[in-house]
Amino acid sequence: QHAPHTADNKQAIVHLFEWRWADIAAECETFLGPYGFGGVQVSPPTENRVITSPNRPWWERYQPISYRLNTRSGNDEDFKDMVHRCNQQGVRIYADVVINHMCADGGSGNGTGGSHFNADSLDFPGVPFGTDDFTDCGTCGTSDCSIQNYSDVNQVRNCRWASKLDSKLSSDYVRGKIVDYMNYLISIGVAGFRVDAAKHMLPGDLAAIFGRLSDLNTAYFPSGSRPFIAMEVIDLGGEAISSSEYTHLGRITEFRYGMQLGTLFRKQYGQKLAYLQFIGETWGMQWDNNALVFVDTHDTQRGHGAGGQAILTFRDSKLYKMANAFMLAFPYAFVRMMSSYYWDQWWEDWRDKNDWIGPPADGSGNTMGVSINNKGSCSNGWICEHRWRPNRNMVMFRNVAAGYGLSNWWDNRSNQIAFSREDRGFIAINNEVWWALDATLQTGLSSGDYCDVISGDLSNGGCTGKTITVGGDGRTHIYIAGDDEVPMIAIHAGSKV
Ligand code: AAO
Repeated sequence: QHAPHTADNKQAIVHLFEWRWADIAAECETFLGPYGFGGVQVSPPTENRVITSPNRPWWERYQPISYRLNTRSGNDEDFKDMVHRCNQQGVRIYADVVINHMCADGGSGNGTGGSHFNADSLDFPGVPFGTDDFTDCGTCGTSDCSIQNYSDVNQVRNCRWASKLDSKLSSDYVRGKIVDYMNYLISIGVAGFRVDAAKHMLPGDLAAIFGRLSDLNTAYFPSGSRPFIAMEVIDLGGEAISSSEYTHLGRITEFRYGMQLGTLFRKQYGQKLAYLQFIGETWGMQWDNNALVFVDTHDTQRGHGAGGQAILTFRDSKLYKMANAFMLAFPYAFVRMMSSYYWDQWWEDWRDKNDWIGPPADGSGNTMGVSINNKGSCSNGWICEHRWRPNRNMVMFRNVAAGYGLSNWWDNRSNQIAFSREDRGFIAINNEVWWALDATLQTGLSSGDYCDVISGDLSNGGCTGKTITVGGDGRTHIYIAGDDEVPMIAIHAGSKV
């Protein structure tokens, strides 16, 4: 359950946040397959509460009201079509599953698939769930039945998170409904799951659920393949619950990684890129095989979750490309790239009051399709960071370097670094701004000409960007001006002319 089961051992996935299933299917065929992406994390596919105040926030999808596959991204058929077409391209689908809770307390109505629910009477006929299927306030122990203190383990596990109805995961019936839902996704052909709010569920309850999951569908996976599990557990240290409680069940989201990258690339508190040589376990992060890492997430890019102002997002495009390139080049953990949509921020009292704004939508709240222009970038509100050349090309770098270790680390003791992945790849990054990286460095690569995959591509036997010549001794002279648009050089065995 730690293995992502990507085709051809591909090394990175992308979170196509709020994308429609039809658009993801097309993206697998036209872009993700050809460029070596291992898979896609998709937004929660289960029917959710329709929230109109604020108007259709992205987070309504974290308030399920049934386990039917019917949301603004598409319906059951659309989902099946996407999974099949992506698997055909060797691109896996990982579903974001919200199983800790149903929707917030209070009110009633219909979900995105038309199922009725009544949160007042804890009635969800679409599953069905009734009063016996939710944690009662007595077990929680707080006045308002919600989590008030993260250092109280009982509260974090048995109270409502942000007043959402906490499903009773100790109940065999509730577990059965969740297992049926996840096994249905497995039968369709998904490769695994991002488990929402895992911190709020007992490891024992999760083990009982995961233990009842089927093996992956042999139409796409070797027999006996166990579903990939990536649990969302925010653990920056200092809380009662630690992510290590979950790592025997699968990987956990290592939030410290993105936070550290943001701090180092922003040079906060005198932090320097040179320190990156040791990022990972030595910094107290989870073991390589237990971690899923990212620069930002759909939460942290808008101040929900952990990391605060350090987090780099598409809005900091230069540093964002540099941080993503480092993450994709450095041999630690399994990598998930973020792909976002644009929203106008409205800062007031240190908070973005517009952090709720949902995906690009038409007048009646339907999510807009993703349109790709002739330069291969997205428009009508979709950012498509994964299509930015440095991000896109470094995915192939990570694939080519899979299984090869860190070597030839070099730094200027400050904000210029370079390193190899044995004889498979080499990257140099200059974050000094005021002066060039101007040095002859050991690349570890065999002699010859290589295309720099940051500034261009290898196409028709030539380089559309810079060409880097590596000498017989594996060394090359690197010059990266401090004010380069993207101050990095990256070459690998797949970009040799
Ligand atoms: C919405 C409204 C709420 C309303 C609720 C019910 O925003 O005002 O009460 O509906 O009507 C998403 C949105 C929520 C939204 C929710 C439901 O983010 O705003 O609520 O949908 O529609 C905790 C959880 C973690 C969760 C994170 C956002 O532990 O699981 O909050 N992430 C997932 C999803 C997320 C989703 C949900 C869960 C719910 O990714 O999109 O919410 O399904 C500390 C704790 C963390 C805790 C954070 C934030 O973190 O450690 O466990 O995460 O606080 O509450 C420093 C600390 C770090 C701390 C961090 C942030 O970095 O070191 O420990 O600050 O404070």
